[in-house]
Amino acid sequence: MEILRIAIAGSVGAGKTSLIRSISEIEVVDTDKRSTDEIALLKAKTTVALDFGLFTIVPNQLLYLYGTPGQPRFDFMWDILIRQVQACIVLVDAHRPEHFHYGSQILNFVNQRVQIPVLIGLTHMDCPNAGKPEDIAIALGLHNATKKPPVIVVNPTQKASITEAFKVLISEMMKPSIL
Ligand SMILES: Nc1nc2c(ncn2[C@@H]2O[C@H](COP(=O)(O)OP(=O)(O)OP(=O)(O)O)[C@@H](O)[C@H]2O)c(=O)[nH]1
Ligand SMILES: [Mg+2]
Repeated sequence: MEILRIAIAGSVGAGKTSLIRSISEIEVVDTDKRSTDEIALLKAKTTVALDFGLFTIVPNQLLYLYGTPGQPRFDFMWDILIRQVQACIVLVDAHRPEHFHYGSQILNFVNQRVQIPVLIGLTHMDCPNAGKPEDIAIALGLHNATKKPPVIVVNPTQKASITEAFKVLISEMMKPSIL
């Protein structure tokens, strides 16, 4: 049995828990708690520990999905996790430009620590005021990145959209790494 471990990162409300809940074949342990402080203005509940889910790509090949809390105060968990995974999906909420900077910080954080395939999933693209993918890519600092990760639209509430994202990520994982 091959197990591929994938981290799902992104700002508060980007859709990390939704993605794992939509796709997981096991019940996701509920670590969402009532939000306090400024997060309560954005959403009623927020993740305070790792979300974990599991998805079978083909028999004998499993994805283990680890969703990180979106609040910066839990960044220490992220530091431990990133060294244990084979790839990372960074979800960026397209209709909250104030969160784009956090997305670029995540990308820098990953690139400084590990050399793994990264996929950027733009969420909330169906919402009014969602930015254009090319503008968001610029805001994330990808225009002058040496190695640009794929940027795709993903709806974490829709299974078909998530499996499409997994296909792109797995094809990235299969590319020979250029050293
Ligand atoms: N319309 C729309 N709603 C979305 C999309 N992605 C996520 N949502 C909704 O956004 C809300 C927040 O999603 P969560 O999955 O809780 O976000 P999270 O990234 O886990 O947030 P934290 O745990 O607080 O960091 C939920 O109500 C989702 O249904 C999307 O692409 N489109
Ligand atoms: Mg969550």
